[in-house]
Order: sequence, then C-alpha cells, then structure tokens
Amino acid sequence: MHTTPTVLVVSDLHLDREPGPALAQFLEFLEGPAREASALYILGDLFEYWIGDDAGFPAAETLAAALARLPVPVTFQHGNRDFLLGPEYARRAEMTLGPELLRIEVAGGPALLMHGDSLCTSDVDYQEFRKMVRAPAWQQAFLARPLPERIVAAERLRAGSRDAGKMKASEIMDAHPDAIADVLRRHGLSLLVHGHTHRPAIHHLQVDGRPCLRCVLPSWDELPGYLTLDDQGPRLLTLDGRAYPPSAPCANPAPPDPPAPASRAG
Ligand SMILES: [Mn+2]
Repeated sequence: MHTTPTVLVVSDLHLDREPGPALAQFLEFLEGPAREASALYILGDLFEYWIGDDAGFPAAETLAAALARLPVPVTFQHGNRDFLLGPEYARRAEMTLGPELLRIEVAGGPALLMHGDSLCTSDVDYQEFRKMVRAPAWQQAFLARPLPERIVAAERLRAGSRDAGKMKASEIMDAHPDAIADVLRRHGLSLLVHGHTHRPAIHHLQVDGRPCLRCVLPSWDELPGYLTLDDQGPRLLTLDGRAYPPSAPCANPAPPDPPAPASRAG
C-alpha cells in the first residue's frame, strides 16, 4: 500500500439497466481498491444509456447506494451514453458532477480528465449529433417525454451508434492527435486522462516540444481495469492489481501506435 494519496480513475463501465457481471465487478472494486484511494473519478459511460434520474433502473439504484457508502469522494464526468445523468441521481450516489474538462492535482502533478468523445474530431457525424444532444433545449424536451418513450428512443440510438460504428474506419473513431495536442496546450498540462475509445494504453507524446502523457482507460466490457495516479506516475491496472493488460486479447498497443483492433468506440 502506498503512503502517498492515490487517485483512482475509471470509465466506460457501460452498466446495463439490470444488474450484471460488470456491476458485480464494480461493486467489488468499490469494496476493495477504491476504499484505499484518496478520490475516485468516473470519466463517463458509467451506464450504457441514461434517460433521466427518474428512470429507477435496478443496477443504477444498487450502484447509487454503494457509491454513497464509499468513504471516498467520487466525481463523475458525463460520457456520450450517460450525458443526461443529473443532480438528482448524483445526490443519491453522493457524487459530484464534474465539468466536461476537469483539472485535478495529484501527487505526481496536475492532470486533465475528460471522457474523450470530443477528441474524436474526425467523426464529423458524431460531433454534429453531440452538439444536438448537449443543447439544453434538446435535453429538456427529451426528459419531458414519458419514460417508455425515452426508453424506446435510447434503445434506438444505441442500435444506431452500433451500426454507425461498424461502418467507420478505426482511425475515425479514435482520438485525433491535433485535438489531443490542442487540449493539452490550452490547459498548459502534460498529463491527459480519458476513456471512450476503448483502446487502453499510456501514450508518450510531445506537445510543442514538451513531453506529455496520454492515459486511455479500458472499457469494462473488454478487460475491466483502472488508472492509478500518485507520486509514482500513472499506472493502468486490472482489477486484480496487475499491470494492464497481462495477456489480454485487446493488448496494449506498443509504440509507435500501430492500428488498434477495430472496436466500436464507447
Ligand atoms: Mn464513450
């Protein structure tokens, strides 16, 4: 166990409405490594979709109780699946709703946290869609619809994004190097952490001659894991605490970034 405070970061759990294996694993994580942390950050796509804090999906309510019991501050950032998660659910889970871009101070230095979908700037269709659904007027209109209608709409969107993902080239679905450099430059930081792309790795890069790190979190659909941030620098670990990934099918891409296996972005 470390003596310095350790921050843990997860994303892309994609929990379903009903309790399943990913929820069980996350509950175990909350009872285990998370309890030793100084803070826990969830960088979005905690849920496969979110149609309003009033939906009362069983998995979400079980998780809210577990998060509320965790004696560690929890901050949530929205993903492209659960961008409608609101203050009522956050209150039940006793977690803070973080901004889209969040700078945190950790023992190893400051870090910038984000979901990562806004970095996929080559995916023009998706960025258009994002603009639409992030508009307050669209969100208010959606949340005002009856619950069964919202469920149908969310299922349809999910199927649509799955099909669209199959049609797009792997590079289009990845974070764009210019967007990565731009966000690090604008915030004057050298450590970026994001999820969304389901391509877990720690990348070394240069921004204006400055050495930087980009940590990409794993999707729990594939091989569940998390990032630790402390004075030893960022490390990606599997749930049993091994370096990520030991011998996983979705292997950590070796530098200099060969094409990642075609997988649907988060
Ligand atoms: Mn995502």
